[in-house]
Formats: sequence, C-alpha cells, structure tokens
Amino acid sequence: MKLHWLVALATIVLASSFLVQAQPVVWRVFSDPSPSIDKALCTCLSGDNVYVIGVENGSTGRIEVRDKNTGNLIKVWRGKGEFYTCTVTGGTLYVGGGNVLATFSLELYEKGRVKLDYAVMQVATDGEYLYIAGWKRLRGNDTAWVIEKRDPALKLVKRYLYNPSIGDEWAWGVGVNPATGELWVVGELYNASSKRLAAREGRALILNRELELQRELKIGGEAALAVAFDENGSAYILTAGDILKLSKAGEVQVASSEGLRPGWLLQPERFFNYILFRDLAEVSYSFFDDDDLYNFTNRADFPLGCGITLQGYFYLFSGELVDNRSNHALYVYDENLKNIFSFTLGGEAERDYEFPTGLAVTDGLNLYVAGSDCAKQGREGAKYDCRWVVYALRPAFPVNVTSNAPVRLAGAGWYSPRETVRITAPLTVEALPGVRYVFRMWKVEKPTWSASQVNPSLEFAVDAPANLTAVYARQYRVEVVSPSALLRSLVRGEGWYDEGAMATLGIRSAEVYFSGNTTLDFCTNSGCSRALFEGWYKDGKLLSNDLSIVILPVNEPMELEARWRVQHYVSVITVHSSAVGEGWYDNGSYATVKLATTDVDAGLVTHRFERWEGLEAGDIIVERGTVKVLVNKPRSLVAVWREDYTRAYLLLGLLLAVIAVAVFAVKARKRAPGAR
Ligand SMILES: [Ca+2]
Ligand SMILES: [Ca+2]
Repeated sequence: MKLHWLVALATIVLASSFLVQAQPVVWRVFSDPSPSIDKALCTCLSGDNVYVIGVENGSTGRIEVRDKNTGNLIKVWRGKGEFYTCTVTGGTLYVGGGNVLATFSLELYEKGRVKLDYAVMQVATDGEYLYIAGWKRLRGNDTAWVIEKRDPALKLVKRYLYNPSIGDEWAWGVGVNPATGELWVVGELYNASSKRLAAREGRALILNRELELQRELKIGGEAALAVAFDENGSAYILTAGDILKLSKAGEVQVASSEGLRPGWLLQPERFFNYILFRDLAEVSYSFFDDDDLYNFTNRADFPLGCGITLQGYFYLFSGELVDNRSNHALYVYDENLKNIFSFTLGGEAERDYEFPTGLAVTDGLNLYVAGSDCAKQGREGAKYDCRWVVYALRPAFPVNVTSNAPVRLAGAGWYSPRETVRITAPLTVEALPGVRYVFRMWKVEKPTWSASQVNPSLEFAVDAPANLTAVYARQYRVEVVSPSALLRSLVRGEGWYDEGAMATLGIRSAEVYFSGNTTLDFCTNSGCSRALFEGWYKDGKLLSNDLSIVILPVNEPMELEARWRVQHYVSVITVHSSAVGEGWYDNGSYATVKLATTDVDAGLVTHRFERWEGLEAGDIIVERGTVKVLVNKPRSLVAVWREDYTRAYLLLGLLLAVIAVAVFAVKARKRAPGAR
C-alpha cells in the first residue's frame, strides 16, 4: 500500500517536472467586506504596492493597498466617495469618482479633496501634472467633454471644453502618450435628439500638454472608452465594439478583425441593459443632478472590460459567457490586433464575473487588474452580493507538445513571451516487437500560421500559444526467415516499412550452389551444397512460389519464410569395383552408398574392401561395403581397399615345389648313368 502511494507520488512529481513554472495567474485575492455590493473598479501601482479602489456596501468608498508580490492586504481606507479612477505620481495617490477628486498618501491617509462641477471619468499623469477627462451637462441634453490640467495640489491649471454639438458628448478616457508627451482623450458623441435618429460616434482628441487641440479623430460608430499606449507611442483605443491601433500621429493602422462580438466579450444581457439604460438616460436627463452623475457612471459599468499593452501585445480583461454565466477571462491580441489567446481566469458556478471598463496596469513584468464577481442572494435572487477579485498575472502562452508516437517529450508548459522553447525529438521510438516510429517532422501550429520542420531539434522564441506535434511514421518490420545466414543474404527487401506502404521481397535466383558460406557460380560436385527455392510462406501457408512477392499494404509486423530445399552432394570414390549412391540428397536425409562388390579378384591379387574413409557420427554401417550416410552437409566417401596376395603366395609355393621336384629329378638321373 505504502509503495503504491510512493509510486503515485513519484509519478506526480515526474509529471509536474515537465511544466515550466510560468503560469499566468501569479496571485488572485478576494475581498468581500459586506454582504451587499462590493466592487473593485480600478488599480494603480507604486513601488511594491498595488492600490485597488472601488466601493463597498453599495456606495461607501474603499481603497485597499496590497503587496504587489503576494497580494497580501496591507491597509484599507473607507470613506465617503465612490471612486473609479486612480493614478499615482510623486508619492501621491490621486483618485476620482463622481464629481470628486481626492489625494491620499501612499499609506492611505487622505490629504485633501476637491469638488468638481462635472463628472470625472478618468485621470492620468505625465509625472508632473494631473490630467482629467470627464463631461459636464451644460443645459438640457447638451453635454460637453471637460479636459483639465491640475497641479499636484489639485489646483486647476487649465481647462478645455469640447462641445461640437448641441447634443451629448461624453469623454470616457484619457492618457499621456509616453513617446510624444501628448494627451489623448477618448469618448463619444451621442446625439439623442430623438430616439429614432440617435447617432453615436467615437472620438479621440490629441492635445498638447497646454491643452491646445492638435488633432480631432473620428473613431468609428462606437463609443471610445479607454486608450493605452505602447513604448513606441502607438495608441490602442478600446471602443464598445472593437480595439483600434493608431499611430502616434493618430492614423488608424489596424482594427481587431473579428470585433468584440456581443455574446462573447459583451454579455448579451448586460449589453441589453446598457442600451436600455442609455435610452432611459435620454428621457430622464433633466432629472439628473451632480449626485445622479456618478450614480450613472457607477451603474453603467460597461461590460467590455479593461486593457493594457505590454511588449507588443494588448491584453484585454473581459468576460466570457459559459452556461449563461460570465467568467473572468483574459484575451491577448498581437501587434496586428489578432486575438491569439484567451484564458479563463476564474469563475465559480452561480457567480457572475465582470471587469470594469478602463485600464489595467503593468510594472513591465506582471499585469494587475481588479474586478468583481456577484451572486444572487435572497428570495428569488432579488439581491446581489458582490465581492472584489484582484489579480496579478504574468503574461504567458501555453505550449503544448504532442506526438503520434508513444514517446513523452519534455518542454510543454507556459512560456513568457520571447522565452525560448527547445525540444529535441528522438529519431526513432521503439514500441512493440516489429513496430517502431521514425521521426518525420515537427508541426508548429500557432493561431495565425503553421509551419513544419524536419530537423528533430526544435528551437524558437514563443510569441503566441503553440501546438507542437512531433510527427512520426509508424513502421513495421518485415522479416524473412531463411535456413541459413547465406540464404538469408540472398533475400532482398527485408526491413522496416511505413504503415500502409508497399513491400517487395525478392530472391535473386531459384537455384543456388554454395560451399560453406560461399556461393558458387557452378559446382564440381565434391563439397557442394545447393538450395532450390520452393516459395514464400507465412504461418506455414504458401503465399507464392514466384521469386518475388509484393505485400500491400504493410499494416502489421510480418515474418515470412523463404522456403528452400537444401541439398548436399555425396561423392563416393573407389578405385576398385564400383559404387552406387553418389549424388544430391536432401539435407537431413540418409544416402545409401554401396559397393557393387567388396572383393575384386585380379588374378594373383584379390582387392578386398576394408573400410570407408570419411564416415562420421550418425552414419550407419549396414554391412561391409554398404553404409547409410547422414547428409547434413556435403559428404565425401572414399573406399579403402586391401590387397590380398594369398593366391600369389600359394602359386609361388607351388612353383617352388615344382622347381624343387624338377631339380631333384635331374640330379637323380645324373647319379645312375647305366640306366639308359
Ligand atoms: Ca459583498
Ligand atoms: Ca454638446
């Protein structure tokens, strides 16, 4: 049991070691000071602190200061004022909301506040002065943009009023272009003289820091809500339906091609409420007073979200609709405003997540943003309970690594933009016997393009989410079983084949002569073997007896048998008599070698068979002169004969006896002369 746990733990450790530690959410904290509506509406940065401003319990101002690195709460301020915009400069936190501007020390001691005669929408700073954009109701339905420059003590330096029509003009955002030092103010013209003829138009103004108008830009048919800049001074304008990128001179360069589709970024219900509210605002305008102004802005929290640029990307914090509920989501746009990535930040069932419209902030490394999530409370969900949600996020893209081969490749995980991915795929992956995978290419798929490379070592700088696939060809081994290495060497076409490919196997010749391990062009009998091709077999069944065979498709490991009839030559040499049995015999059989006669009479001498030279273990002597030879290789038998001289000796003896008798007779005649 313990071992199982250890194994499981080891597996988890192994699995997690393949993830690069750069997940987007550095921290996320909640703040829920009341059982009612608590909403975070803006974030600001200073040193190691992140300031989050918003409201608690519906309408009480709330400012939190948190540790930038951990999200831990350091201090809270509560008081009068519904603040929804902030900026920090010169050791002072400036906040604005409704018709109030207030200053705080970085330790959240209030230093002062001024009451304005207009509704403040957003504040920005050039590090020296404060710039405020808002709008003011002049008379009836005639409103105008108000742009103000104030010193660090909030003393008014200059005001610019923009009122091109007798209808409504609302300024929603302001920013100082870091490249030009110019002031950009964005907003809209809303001519509501009649419901049917209501016309909306986005506008941006470029002013110098003396608040002198430089350019007046038309920004499509939607309200321009916020403006952010990159290091080069390009402006990113968030509108109610789009993101636009403009040069620092104010030329529109590109618009987010797919637009911010209602139902995707704009939650339909809230969008509808927003439209409805705008219509209501039109008819009830005359009842608005200064307090109504900031109720209006507070309640008309556009569902669009907030954005910021960092290192060539535009990050939009907005919602995504899941099962009719909204989650917090991050959308990443590349420099051409192509949406290359979206990431769900958080969402719990039965809660609605939203971000305020405006700007997120960055310290060059992380992004900081605050929003809220709400749940219906009470009988029939009549009441809303919301809480703050604050995030620190590290821009990162997921890199997925997969393969069609059973191989585990390291390198998947989250990568920061421009971080280098390095993965090397093994050239071959062994699988089951007779099955292997051979690397073919890397397929690199990104949101805007895809490419492939055949080099197994992949290295590139991450600039978007990427799906990396190591593409392998599945191969099967086609093997040929042959009786010997020599015969196997005659087979062509054995080896690995891609799945589905065609394999052609062949034998060079149907008849092969050889001696030992050497093939011969011809054979002079003694010491020879030969093989006669009989056909291709699989699992003992004949497939073909042609010299070559085609397998199509190869879709499994295969073992074919090249069946041969192997024979050896049995040679018999005898100097006397004659022998039968010389010739070709199947390997493993017995050859019967027999002398015609074992004794050869040659006059005075008789040749007598004595033995066979060349016998080996396994041979069987049947009788004198007859032997069964085991043919497991070429065999050579030589009959050994013995000469039998018995007859010659006998004849010699007889001859000698005859001679002796003759000599005796001659001598006897000489001794008796008168015998005649
Ligand atoms: Ca609450
Ligand atoms: Ca006007």
